Amino acid sequence: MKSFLSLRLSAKVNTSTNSFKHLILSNYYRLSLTGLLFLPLVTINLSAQTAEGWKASEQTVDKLTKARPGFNFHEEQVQPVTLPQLLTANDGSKVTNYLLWDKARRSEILEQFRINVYGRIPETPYQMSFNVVNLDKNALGSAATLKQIEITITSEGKQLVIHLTLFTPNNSKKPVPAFLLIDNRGPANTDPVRKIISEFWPVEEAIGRGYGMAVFYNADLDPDNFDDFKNGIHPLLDLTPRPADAWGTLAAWAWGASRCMDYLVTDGAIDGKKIAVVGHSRGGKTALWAGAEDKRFAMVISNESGAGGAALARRRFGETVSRLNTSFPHWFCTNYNKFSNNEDALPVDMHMLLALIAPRALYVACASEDLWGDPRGSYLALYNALPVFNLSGSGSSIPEAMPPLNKQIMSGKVAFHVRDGEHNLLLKDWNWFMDFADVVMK
Ligand code: GTR
Repeated sequence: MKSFLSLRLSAKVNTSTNSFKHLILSNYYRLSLTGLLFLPLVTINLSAQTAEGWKASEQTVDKLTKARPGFNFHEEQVQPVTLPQLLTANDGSKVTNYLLWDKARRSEILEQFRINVYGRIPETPYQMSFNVVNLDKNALGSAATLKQIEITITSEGKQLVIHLTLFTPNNSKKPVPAFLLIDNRGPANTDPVRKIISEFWPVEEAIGRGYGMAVFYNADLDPDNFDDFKNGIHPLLDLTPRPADAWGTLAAWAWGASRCMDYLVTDGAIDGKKIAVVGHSRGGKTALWAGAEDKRFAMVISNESGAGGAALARRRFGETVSRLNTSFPHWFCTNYNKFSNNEDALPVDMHMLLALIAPRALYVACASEDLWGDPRGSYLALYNALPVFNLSGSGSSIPEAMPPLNKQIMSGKVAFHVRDGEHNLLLKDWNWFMDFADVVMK
Protein backbone atom coordinates (compact mmCIF):
# COMPACT_ATOMS: atom_id res chain seq x y z
CA MET A 1 0.00 0.00 0.00
CA LYS A 2 2.95 2.31 0.64
CA SER A 3 3.68 2.44 -3.09
CA PHE A 4 0.32 4.10 -3.68
CA LEU A 5 0.19 7.82 -4.35
CA SER A 6 -2.92 9.33 -2.78
CA LEU A 7 -4.85 12.25 -4.18
CA ARG A 8 -7.59 13.28 -1.83
CA LEU A 9 -10.78 15.03 -2.88
CA SER A 10 -12.97 15.82 0.06
CA ALA A 11 -16.40 17.31 0.50
CA LYS A 12 -18.11 18.18 3.77
CA VAL A 13 -21.70 17.08 4.02
CA ASN A 14 -24.14 18.79 6.35
CA THR A 15 -27.25 16.89 7.21
CA SER A 16 -29.82 17.66 9.82
CA THR A 17 -30.06 14.14 11.20
CA ASN A 18 -28.13 13.32 14.36
CA SER A 19 -26.83 10.08 13.04
CA PHE A 20 -24.92 11.75 10.25
CA LYS A 21 -23.89 14.94 11.92
CA HIS A 22 -20.24 13.90 12.23
CA LEU A 23 -19.95 12.53 8.76
CA ILE A 24 -17.45 13.97 6.33
CA LEU A 25 -17.37 12.26 2.97
CA SER A 26 -14.04 11.97 1.22
CA ASN A 27 -12.96 10.27 -1.92
CA TYR A 28 -9.53 8.84 -2.36
CA TYR A 29 -8.26 7.97 -5.78
CA ARG A 30 -5.14 5.87 -5.32
CA LEU A 31 -2.70 5.62 -8.16
CA SER A 32 -0.63 2.46 -8.03
CA LEU A 33 2.40 1.76 -10.15
CA THR A 34 0.39 -0.80 -12.06
CA GLY A 35 -2.78 1.17 -12.64
CA LEU A 36 -5.56 3.23 -11.13
CA LEU A 37 -7.32 1.68 -8.20
CA PHE A 38 -10.51 3.41 -7.12
CA LEU A 39 -10.68 3.20 -3.35
CA PRO A 40 -13.29 5.56 -1.92
CA LEU A 41 -13.28 5.97 1.82
CA VAL A 42 -15.49 7.63 4.44
CA THR A 43 -14.11 9.85 7.21
CA ILE A 44 -16.07 9.77 10.43
CA ASN A 45 -15.46 11.49 13.72
CA LEU A 46 -15.32 8.41 15.89
CA SER A 47 -14.52 10.22 19.08
CA ALA A 48 -17.93 11.85 19.48
CA GLN A 49 -19.22 11.70 23.05
CA THR A 50 -22.87 11.66 23.88
CA ALA A 51 -24.63 12.88 26.97
CA GLU A 52 -26.91 9.94 27.54
CA GLY A 53 -24.91 6.97 26.26
CA TRP A 54 -22.29 4.84 28.01
CA LYS A 55 -19.03 6.53 28.81
CA ALA A 56 -16.02 5.03 30.58
CA SER A 57 -15.58 6.22 34.14
CA GLU A 58 -12.59 8.44 34.88
CA GLN A 59 -11.28 5.87 37.39
CA THR A 60 -11.29 3.16 34.76
CA VAL A 61 -9.49 5.41 32.28
CA ASP A 62 -6.87 6.34 34.90
CA LYS A 63 -6.42 2.77 36.05
CA LEU A 64 -5.80 1.46 32.53
CA THR A 65 -3.59 4.39 31.57
CA LYS A 66 -1.35 3.54 34.52
CA ALA A 67 -1.51 -0.20 34.00
CA ARG A 68 -0.74 -0.11 30.29
CA PRO A 69 1.53 2.83 29.48
CA GLY A 70 1.88 3.63 25.80
CA PHE A 71 -1.74 2.80 24.95
CA ASN A 72 -4.59 5.29 24.64
CA PHE A 73 -7.68 5.05 26.85
CA HIS A 74 -8.80 8.68 26.48
CA GLU A 75 -11.70 9.10 24.11
CA GLU A 76 -10.83 12.76 23.44
CA GLN A 77 -7.44 11.67 22.09
CA VAL A 78 -8.95 9.51 19.36
CA GLN A 79 -8.39 11.19 16.01
CA PRO A 80 -11.11 11.19 13.32
CA VAL A 81 -10.42 8.16 11.18
CA THR A 82 -11.15 7.22 7.60
CA LEU A 83 -12.98 3.95 7.15
CA PRO A 84 -12.86 1.98 3.90
CA GLN A 85 -16.26 1.99 2.24
CA LEU A 86 -18.43 -1.06 2.51
CA LEU A 87 -20.64 -0.53 -0.49
CA THR A 88 -18.20 0.47 -3.22
CA ALA A 89 -16.71 -2.47 -5.08
CA ASN A 90 -13.01 -2.73 -6.00
CA ASP A 91 -13.83 -1.51 -9.53
CA GLY A 92 -15.52 1.61 -8.14
CA SER A 93 -19.08 0.52 -8.85
CA LYS A 94 -21.77 1.09 -6.21
CA VAL A 95 -23.36 -1.83 -4.46
CA THR A 96 -27.01 -0.86 -4.46
CA ASN A 97 -28.81 -4.08 -3.67
CA TYR A 98 -28.41 -7.24 -1.64
CA LEU A 99 -27.78 -9.45 -4.65
CA LEU A 100 -24.77 -7.37 -5.70
CA TRP A 101 -23.50 -7.44 -2.14
CA ASP A 102 -23.91 -11.19 -1.75
CA LYS A 103 -22.67 -12.21 -5.18
CA ALA A 104 -19.76 -9.80 -5.58
CA ARG A 105 -18.82 -7.32 -2.85
CA ARG A 106 -19.03 -9.76 0.06
CA SER A 107 -16.41 -12.06 -1.43
CA GLU A 108 -14.07 -9.14 -2.20
CA ILE A 109 -14.11 -8.15 1.48
CA LEU A 110 -13.85 -11.74 2.73
CA GLU A 111 -10.82 -12.20 0.51
CA GLN A 112 -9.17 -9.05 1.91
CA PHE A 113 -9.61 -10.41 5.43
CA ARG A 114 -8.07 -13.72 4.35
CA ILE A 115 -5.09 -12.06 2.69
CA ASN A 116 -4.37 -9.43 5.32
CA VAL A 117 -5.79 -10.48 8.67
CA TYR A 118 -6.77 -14.05 9.56
CA GLY A 119 -5.20 -16.02 6.69
CA ARG A 120 -6.45 -18.59 4.25
CA ILE A 121 -7.54 -22.16 4.96
CA PRO A 122 -5.40 -24.56 2.91
CA GLU A 123 -7.21 -26.79 0.43
CA THR A 124 -5.44 -29.96 1.58
CA PRO A 125 -7.88 -32.90 1.47
CA TYR A 126 -8.83 -34.58 4.75
CA GLN A 127 -11.29 -37.16 6.04
CA MET A 128 -13.60 -36.62 8.98
CA SER A 129 -15.51 -39.02 11.22
CA PHE A 130 -17.87 -38.56 14.18
CA ASN A 131 -17.95 -40.90 17.12
CA VAL A 132 -20.35 -40.48 20.06
CA VAL A 133 -18.20 -41.69 22.94
CA ASN A 134 -20.60 -40.89 25.76
CA LEU A 135 -24.38 -40.68 25.80
CA ASP A 136 -26.32 -39.83 28.97
CA LYS A 137 -30.05 -39.41 28.43
CA ASN A 138 -30.59 -38.40 32.06
CA ALA A 139 -28.14 -35.58 32.47
CA LEU A 140 -28.93 -32.56 34.68
CA GLY A 141 -31.45 -34.54 36.74
CA SER A 142 -33.06 -35.89 33.54
CA ALA A 143 -33.65 -32.39 32.14
CA ALA A 144 -31.15 -32.94 29.32
CA THR A 145 -29.31 -35.41 27.16
CA LEU A 146 -25.53 -35.21 27.17
CA LYS A 147 -23.49 -36.35 24.20
CA GLN A 148 -19.72 -36.29 23.95
CA ILE A 149 -18.53 -36.58 20.40
CA GLU A 150 -15.07 -37.11 19.01
CA ILE A 151 -14.57 -35.48 15.64
CA THR A 152 -11.52 -37.07 14.05
CA ILE A 153 -9.70 -35.34 11.23
CA THR A 154 -7.31 -37.51 9.22
CA SER A 155 -4.87 -36.43 6.55
CA GLU A 156 -2.00 -38.46 5.10
CA GLY A 157 -2.00 -40.81 8.08
CA LYS A 158 -1.93 -37.99 10.69
CA GLN A 159 -4.90 -37.47 13.03
CA LEU A 160 -6.39 -34.77 15.20
CA VAL A 161 -9.39 -35.13 17.52
CA ILE A 162 -11.83 -32.33 18.40
CA HIS A 163 -13.84 -33.08 21.57
CA LEU A 164 -17.35 -31.70 21.25
CA THR A 165 -19.77 -31.69 24.20
CA LEU A 166 -23.48 -31.20 23.62
CA PHE A 167 -26.46 -30.86 25.98
CA THR A 168 -29.99 -30.80 24.56
CA PRO A 169 -33.24 -30.33 26.51
CA ASN A 170 -35.32 -33.49 27.00
CA ASN A 171 -38.67 -31.73 27.09
CA SER A 172 -38.68 -30.53 23.49
CA LYS A 173 -40.63 -32.43 20.85
CA LYS A 174 -38.85 -30.70 18.01
CA PRO A 175 -35.21 -29.89 17.19
CA VAL A 176 -33.98 -26.94 19.26
CA PRO A 177 -31.83 -23.90 18.46
CA ALA A 178 -28.36 -24.13 20.00
CA PHE A 179 -25.28 -22.18 21.04
CA LEU A 180 -21.80 -23.42 20.16
CA LEU A 181 -19.19 -21.89 22.49
CA ILE A 182 -15.55 -21.67 21.44
CA ASP A 183 -13.93 -22.37 24.82
CA ASN A 184 -10.68 -20.45 25.12
CA ARG A 185 -10.36 -20.99 28.88
CA GLY A 186 -10.01 -24.72 29.23
CA PRO A 187 -12.35 -27.56 30.08
CA ALA A 188 -12.74 -26.53 33.75
CA ASN A 189 -15.09 -23.78 32.56
CA THR A 190 -17.16 -26.15 30.47
CA ASP A 191 -17.37 -29.26 32.65
CA PRO A 192 -19.53 -31.98 31.01
CA VAL A 193 -20.31 -33.67 34.34
CA ARG A 194 -21.30 -30.30 35.89
CA LYS A 195 -19.23 -30.74 39.04
CA ILE A 196 -17.78 -27.33 38.30
CA ILE A 197 -20.48 -24.85 37.35
CA SER A 198 -19.19 -21.73 35.60
CA GLU A 199 -21.08 -18.71 34.31
CA PHE A 200 -18.82 -18.92 31.29
CA TRP A 201 -21.02 -21.74 29.93
CA PRO A 202 -24.37 -21.71 31.81
CA VAL A 203 -25.80 -24.98 30.55
CA GLU A 204 -28.54 -25.27 33.18
CA GLU A 205 -30.05 -21.86 32.34
CA ALA A 206 -29.87 -22.43 28.59
CA ILE A 207 -31.49 -25.85 28.83
CA GLY A 208 -34.21 -24.27 30.99
CA ARG A 209 -34.87 -21.78 28.20
CA GLY A 210 -35.08 -24.48 25.52
CA TYR A 211 -31.62 -24.18 23.93
CA GLY A 212 -29.01 -26.79 23.13
CA MET A 213 -25.52 -26.00 24.47
CA ALA A 214 -22.42 -27.20 22.64
CA VAL A 215 -18.77 -26.46 23.34
CA PHE A 216 -15.31 -27.37 22.11
CA TYR A 217 -11.90 -26.47 23.44
CA ASN A 218 -9.92 -24.28 21.06
CA ALA A 219 -6.58 -25.87 21.98
CA ASP A 220 -7.81 -29.15 20.43
CA LEU A 221 -7.32 -27.35 17.11
CA ASP A 222 -4.20 -25.42 17.96
CA PRO A 223 -2.52 -24.77 21.30
CA ASP A 224 -2.54 -21.05 22.12
CA ASN A 225 1.18 -20.42 21.95
CA PHE A 226 3.65 -19.58 19.24
CA ASP A 227 5.25 -22.87 18.18
CA ASP A 228 5.88 -22.04 14.55
CA PHE A 229 2.75 -24.02 13.67
CA LYS A 230 4.22 -27.39 14.62
CA ASN A 231 1.22 -28.42 16.77
CA GLY A 232 -2.50 -28.82 16.28
CA ILE A 233 -4.17 -28.86 12.87
CA HIS A 234 -1.40 -26.98 11.05
CA PRO A 235 1.03 -29.89 10.48
CA LEU A 236 -1.89 -31.94 9.07
CA LEU A 237 -3.09 -29.42 6.52
CA ASP A 238 -0.47 -26.71 5.99
CA LEU A 239 1.27 -26.11 2.70
CA THR A 240 5.04 -25.84 3.08
CA PRO A 241 6.53 -23.36 3.16
CA ARG A 242 3.64 -21.43 4.71
CA PRO A 243 2.72 -18.44 2.53
CA ALA A 244 2.31 -14.93 4.00
CA ASP A 245 -1.46 -15.40 3.95
CA ALA A 246 -1.40 -18.86 5.58
CA TRP A 247 -4.04 -19.30 8.27
CA GLY A 248 -3.06 -18.43 11.81
CA THR A 249 -4.32 -19.85 15.07
CA LEU A 250 -7.57 -17.84 15.18
CA ALA A 251 -8.50 -19.14 11.72
CA ALA A 252 -7.67 -22.69 12.85
CA TRP A 253 -10.01 -22.32 15.82
CA ALA A 254 -12.71 -20.89 13.54
CA TRP A 255 -12.22 -23.86 11.21
CA GLY A 256 -12.75 -26.11 14.26
CA ALA A 257 -16.09 -24.37 14.92
CA SER A 258 -17.12 -25.30 11.38
CA ARG A 259 -16.15 -28.94 11.91
CA CYS A 260 -18.35 -28.94 15.05
CA MET A 261 -21.07 -27.44 12.86
CA ASP A 262 -20.58 -30.36 10.44
CA TYR A 263 -21.55 -32.67 13.30
CA LEU A 264 -24.32 -30.50 14.77
CA VAL A 265 -26.28 -30.39 11.50
CA THR A 266 -26.42 -34.19 11.59
CA ASP A 267 -27.81 -34.35 15.15
CA GLY A 268 -31.59 -34.73 15.14
CA ALA A 269 -31.99 -32.98 18.50
CA ILE A 270 -30.66 -29.70 17.05
CA ASP A 271 -32.17 -27.40 14.45
CA GLY A 272 -29.17 -27.01 12.14
CA LYS A 273 -30.55 -23.75 10.75
CA LYS A 274 -30.56 -22.16 14.20
CA ILE A 275 -27.06 -22.50 15.55
CA ALA A 276 -25.25 -19.54 17.10
CA VAL A 277 -21.46 -19.46 17.43
CA VAL A 278 -20.32 -17.68 20.61
CA GLY A 279 -16.88 -16.60 21.75
CA HIS A 280 -15.31 -14.48 24.46
CA SER A 281 -12.29 -12.28 23.84
CA ARG A 282 -9.88 -14.23 21.61
CA GLY A 283 -12.79 -16.65 21.27
CA GLY A 284 -14.95 -13.66 20.21
CA LYS A 285 -12.51 -12.73 17.45
CA THR A 286 -12.71 -16.38 16.40
CA ALA A 287 -16.52 -16.45 16.47
CA LEU A 288 -16.66 -13.45 14.13
CA TRP A 289 -14.24 -15.06 11.70
CA ALA A 290 -16.08 -18.40 11.90
CA GLY A 291 -19.34 -16.61 11.05
CA ALA A 292 -17.69 -14.74 8.19
CA GLU A 293 -16.23 -17.91 6.64
CA ASP A 294 -19.18 -20.21 7.35
CA LYS A 295 -22.64 -18.93 6.43
CA ARG A 296 -24.32 -21.89 8.13
CA PHE A 297 -24.07 -20.09 11.50
CA ALA A 298 -27.42 -18.38 11.91
CA MET A 299 -26.13 -16.08 14.62
CA VAL A 300 -22.73 -14.82 15.76
CA ILE A 301 -22.01 -13.57 19.27
CA SER A 302 -18.84 -11.63 19.94
CA ASN A 303 -18.24 -11.03 23.64
CA GLU A 304 -15.54 -8.45 24.35
CA SER A 305 -13.58 -9.45 21.26
CA GLY A 306 -11.73 -6.12 21.08
CA ALA A 307 -8.80 -5.54 18.73
CA GLY A 308 -8.64 -8.09 15.93
CA GLY A 309 -12.36 -8.67 16.63
CA ALA A 310 -15.22 -6.17 16.66
CA ALA A 311 -13.22 -3.03 17.57
CA LEU A 312 -12.25 -0.65 14.77
CA ALA A 313 -8.47 -0.92 14.29
CA ARG A 314 -8.10 2.66 13.05
CA ARG A 315 -9.19 4.15 16.39
CA ARG A 316 -5.99 2.83 18.02
CA PHE A 317 -7.86 2.76 21.35
CA GLY A 318 -6.68 0.19 23.91
CA GLU A 319 -5.06 -2.83 22.28
CA THR A 320 -3.57 -2.12 18.86
CA VAL A 321 -2.61 -4.14 15.77
CA SER A 322 1.04 -3.78 16.69
CA ARG A 323 0.46 -5.11 20.18
CA LEU A 324 -1.54 -8.08 18.81
CA ASN A 325 1.25 -8.96 16.42
CA THR A 326 3.90 -8.74 19.13
CA SER A 327 2.05 -10.52 21.93
CA PHE A 328 0.31 -13.14 19.80
CA PRO A 329 2.42 -13.69 16.66
CA HIS A 330 0.54 -16.93 15.94
CA TRP A 331 -3.02 -15.54 15.90
CA PHE A 332 -3.09 -13.81 12.51
CA CYS A 333 -1.41 -14.35 9.14
CA THR A 334 2.09 -13.00 8.51
CA ASN A 335 0.72 -10.23 6.27
CA TYR A 336 -1.02 -8.67 9.29
CA ASN A 337 2.40 -7.47 10.47
CA LYS A 338 2.37 -4.93 7.65
CA PHE A 339 -0.32 -3.04 9.52
CA SER A 340 1.43 -2.70 12.87
CA ASN A 341 1.44 1.09 13.53
CA ASN A 342 0.07 1.37 10.02
CA GLU A 343 -3.66 0.74 10.49
CA ASP A 344 -4.72 3.23 7.82
CA ALA A 345 -3.12 1.04 5.17
CA LEU A 346 -5.43 -1.87 6.01
CA PRO A 347 -7.83 -2.29 3.07
CA VAL A 348 -10.52 -3.31 5.58
CA ASP A 349 -11.67 -2.37 9.07
CA MET A 350 -13.86 -4.26 11.48
CA HIS A 351 -17.21 -2.77 10.40
CA MET A 352 -16.57 -4.83 7.26
CA LEU A 353 -16.01 -8.01 9.26
CA LEU A 354 -19.32 -7.42 11.05
CA ALA A 355 -21.05 -6.75 7.73
CA LEU A 356 -19.97 -10.21 6.53
CA ILE A 357 -22.36 -11.69 9.10
CA ALA A 358 -25.44 -10.04 7.50
CA PRO A 359 -28.20 -10.98 6.89
CA ARG A 360 -27.77 -13.37 9.81
CA ALA A 361 -28.06 -12.25 13.43
CA LEU A 362 -25.14 -10.52 15.15
CA TYR A 363 -24.63 -9.69 18.83
CA VAL A 364 -21.72 -7.51 19.92
CA ALA A 365 -21.20 -7.32 23.69
CA CYS A 366 -18.71 -5.30 25.74
CA ALA A 367 -17.86 -4.62 29.40
CA SER A 368 -17.53 -1.19 30.98
CA GLU A 369 -14.11 -1.79 32.56
CA ASP A 370 -12.69 -3.56 29.53
CA LEU A 371 -11.34 -0.49 27.77
CA TRP A 372 -8.49 -2.62 26.41
CA GLY A 373 -11.19 -4.11 24.16
CA ASP A 374 -12.61 -0.67 23.14
CA PRO A 375 -16.39 -0.85 23.72
CA ARG A 376 -17.02 2.35 21.74
CA GLY A 377 -14.92 1.17 18.80
CA SER A 378 -16.90 -2.07 18.80
CA TYR A 379 -20.21 -0.22 18.85
CA LEU A 380 -19.12 2.07 16.03
CA ALA A 381 -18.08 -0.92 13.96
CA LEU A 382 -21.57 -2.33 14.40
CA TYR A 383 -23.13 1.03 13.59
CA ASN A 384 -21.06 1.32 10.43
CA ALA A 385 -21.96 -2.23 9.34
CA LEU A 386 -25.68 -1.40 9.34
CA PRO A 387 -25.93 -0.44 5.64
CA VAL A 388 -25.33 -4.09 4.73
CA PHE A 389 -27.83 -5.41 7.27
CA ASN A 390 -30.32 -2.97 5.78
CA LEU A 391 -29.58 -3.96 2.17
CA SER A 392 -30.78 -7.39 3.18
CA GLY A 393 -33.99 -5.84 4.49
CA SER A 394 -33.38 -6.79 8.11
CA GLY A 395 -34.70 -3.44 9.33
CA SER A 396 -31.84 -2.95 11.78
CA SER A 397 -31.56 0.56 13.08
CA ILE A 398 -29.43 1.67 16.00
CA PRO A 399 -28.42 5.24 16.82
CA GLU A 400 -24.86 6.47 16.54
CA ALA A 401 -24.96 7.24 20.27
CA MET A 402 -24.15 4.27 22.48
CA PRO A 403 -26.82 2.86 24.79
CA PRO A 404 -26.44 3.40 28.55
CA LEU A 405 -24.67 0.89 30.78
CA ASN A 406 -26.52 -2.43 31.17
CA LYS A 407 -29.11 -1.49 28.58
CA GLN A 408 -29.42 -4.04 25.83
CA ILE A 409 -30.41 -2.80 22.39
CA MET A 410 -31.85 -5.12 19.75
CA SER A 411 -32.99 -4.04 16.32
CA GLY A 412 -33.74 -6.33 13.42
CA LYS A 413 -30.73 -8.64 13.20
CA VAL A 414 -28.30 -6.75 15.44
CA ALA A 415 -27.94 -6.44 19.21
CA PHE A 416 -25.47 -4.80 21.59
CA HIS A 417 -24.79 -4.17 25.26
CA VAL A 418 -22.15 -2.81 27.61
CA ARG A 419 -22.32 -4.80 30.83
CA ASP A 420 -20.93 -3.32 34.03
CA GLY A 421 -17.67 -4.81 35.26
CA GLU A 422 -14.58 -6.51 34.02
CA HIS A 423 -13.50 -8.51 31.00
CA ASN A 424 -15.42 -11.78 31.36
CA LEU A 425 -18.31 -13.82 30.01
CA LEU A 426 -21.04 -13.97 32.64
CA LEU A 427 -24.58 -15.27 33.05
CA LYS A 428 -25.80 -11.69 32.70
CA ASP A 429 -24.29 -11.58 29.19
CA TRP A 430 -25.75 -14.97 28.31
CA ASN A 431 -29.23 -13.94 29.48
CA TRP A 432 -29.13 -11.01 27.07
CA PHE A 433 -27.83 -13.28 24.29
CA MET A 434 -30.76 -15.64 24.92
CA ASP A 435 -33.24 -12.74 24.95
CA PHE A 436 -32.02 -11.83 21.46
CA ALA A 437 -32.00 -15.46 20.33
CA ASP A 438 -35.61 -15.77 21.57
CA VAL A 439 -36.46 -13.11 18.99
CA VAL A 440 -34.27 -14.11 16.04
CA MET A 441 -33.95 -17.90 16.41
CA LYS A 442 -37.23 -19.11 17.93
C1 GTR B 1 -5.65 -10.39 26.00
C2 GTR B 1 -5.56 -9.94 24.58
C3 GTR B 1 -6.91 -9.65 24.02
C4 GTR B 1 -7.92 -10.73 24.36
C5 GTR B 1 -7.72 -11.33 25.73
C6 GTR B 1 -8.42 -12.67 25.98
O1 GTR B 1 -4.40 -10.65 26.54
O2 GTR B 1 -4.77 -8.78 24.56
O3 GTR B 1 -6.81 -9.45 22.63
O4 GTR B 1 -7.94 -11.71 23.40
O5 GTR B 1 -6.39 -11.56 26.01
O6 GTR B 1 -8.53 -13.50 25.10
O7 GTR B 1 -8.84 -12.87 27.12
